[in-house]
Amino acid sequence: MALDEILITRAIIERYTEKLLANLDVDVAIVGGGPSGLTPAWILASKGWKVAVFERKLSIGGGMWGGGMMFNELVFQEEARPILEELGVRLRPAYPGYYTADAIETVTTLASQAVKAGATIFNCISAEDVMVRDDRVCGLVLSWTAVEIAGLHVDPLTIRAKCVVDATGHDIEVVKIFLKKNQPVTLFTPSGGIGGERSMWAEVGEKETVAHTKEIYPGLFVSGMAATATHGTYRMGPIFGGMFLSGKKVAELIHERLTAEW
Ligand code: 48F
Repeated sequence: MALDEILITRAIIERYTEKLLANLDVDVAIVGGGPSGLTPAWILASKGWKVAVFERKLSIGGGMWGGGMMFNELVFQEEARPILEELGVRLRPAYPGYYTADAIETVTTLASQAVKAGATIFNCISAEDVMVRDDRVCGLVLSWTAVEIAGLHVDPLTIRAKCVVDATGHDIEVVKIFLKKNQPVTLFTPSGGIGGERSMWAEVGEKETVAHTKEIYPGLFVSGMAATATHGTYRMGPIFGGMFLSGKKVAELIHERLTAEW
């Protein structure tokens, strides 16, 4: 069979356009393809909701690839074991209650499960703003990361979502832009604004991250490090169970919300 470059090009453009058009109006839009974004993508898609993940970088996985200081092993505590086992990630006991998993196996398995469950992951796309209607966050404003990096004066495009998740990690980019552009607004946090991330304390940080994973404004949820930093609690450093548990919790909250409202 002779290969035709134009057919190859046509196939890429047609399939990508199809995928993009199918995700202009979703149940859940997740910003960030780290552990706290991919975990809810997998769980919510498995429950039949339409989920799109937008990741700024070429690769999804966020902080998982590098483990701790580029030692690409991830540590999980006992509480997270059932999630990893359900995903099919192999855990090795390290110390009582502590397990390790290969970072590459964890990222690829989680991403694969999310996509096979029906979530669509868009890489190389950055969320630069949200849409707000009637005091509710209801969509995302998106652009190519390459446009952002080049500083080109190009207008973005938008998608509509019933629920938006800020899973952008330490920088809480969605919450920050929402606050900046929609004053006066009050978040469902102790200060009504962003608490800010505190120094490392794994024991407290892991528990509080999960506890403060929630809807912080109608339609806008935070998970993972974005929940830590929005509420204002301690960073946990290179232990990853809290990220998966936070992702699971945000999925449960959104599932309840979507089931009740739609
Ligand atoms: O940083 P990241 O992995 O956040 P997470 O899911 O997990 C945190 C851990 O990896 C680790 C830790 C706990 O053990 O401290 O750091 O909370 O993933 C966040 C992803 O969001 C992308 C970013 O490239 C990364 O892959 N991201 C950030 N801002 C945007 C974005 C944006 N505006 N649009 C799209 N993607």
